[in-house]
Amino acid sequence: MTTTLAVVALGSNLGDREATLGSAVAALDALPECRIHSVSSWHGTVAVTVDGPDPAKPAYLNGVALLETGLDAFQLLDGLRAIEQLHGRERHERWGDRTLDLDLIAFGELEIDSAELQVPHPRAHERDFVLAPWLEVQPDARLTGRGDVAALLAALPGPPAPAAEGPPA
Ligand code: PH2
Ligand code: MG
Ligand code: MG
Repeated sequence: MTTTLAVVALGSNLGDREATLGSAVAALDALPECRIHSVSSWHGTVAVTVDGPDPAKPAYLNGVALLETGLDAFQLLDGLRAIEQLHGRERHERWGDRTLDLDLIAFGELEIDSAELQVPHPRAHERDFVLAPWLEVQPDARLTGRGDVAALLAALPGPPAPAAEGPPA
């Protein structure tokens, strides 16, 4: 079987975030022709909204999974959507709060620009909450069309802002 290494970003800022992300990783591994290769740690991050970072919104846990898959990119996208649904994902406002978000960041070196699916993910290169966990599992990662993930992360303005956990001291 020909397999492709897919990079999947996970995010949650509603409910029991850690339980949801753990369950999503198990569900990714259980998709047909899919096997989890590695999973990053969970990074606490400030919610980014269409108006910029908003510390008043529930904070996210973000991570990245590398998935070996025999599916094609569209089949995998269907699988990601189904897993989001199983975890109570509701779609209201753009970049609104969510129990689970699964984004296909890269699919090998494939480039797709269709209405349904864009890979590489068109905003991945500017998101520290994607690049930092990705680097953790793949230190030499490259984003097709953009270059070295380490260099992309270093070029982002400001240090990554970890979300405060719990009430201020
Ligand atoms: N996802 C978004 C919008 N904003 N902010 C953080 N910190 N983490 C996310 O995963 C995230 C976000 C839309 O997909
Ligand atoms: Mg997303
Ligand atoms: Mg998404």
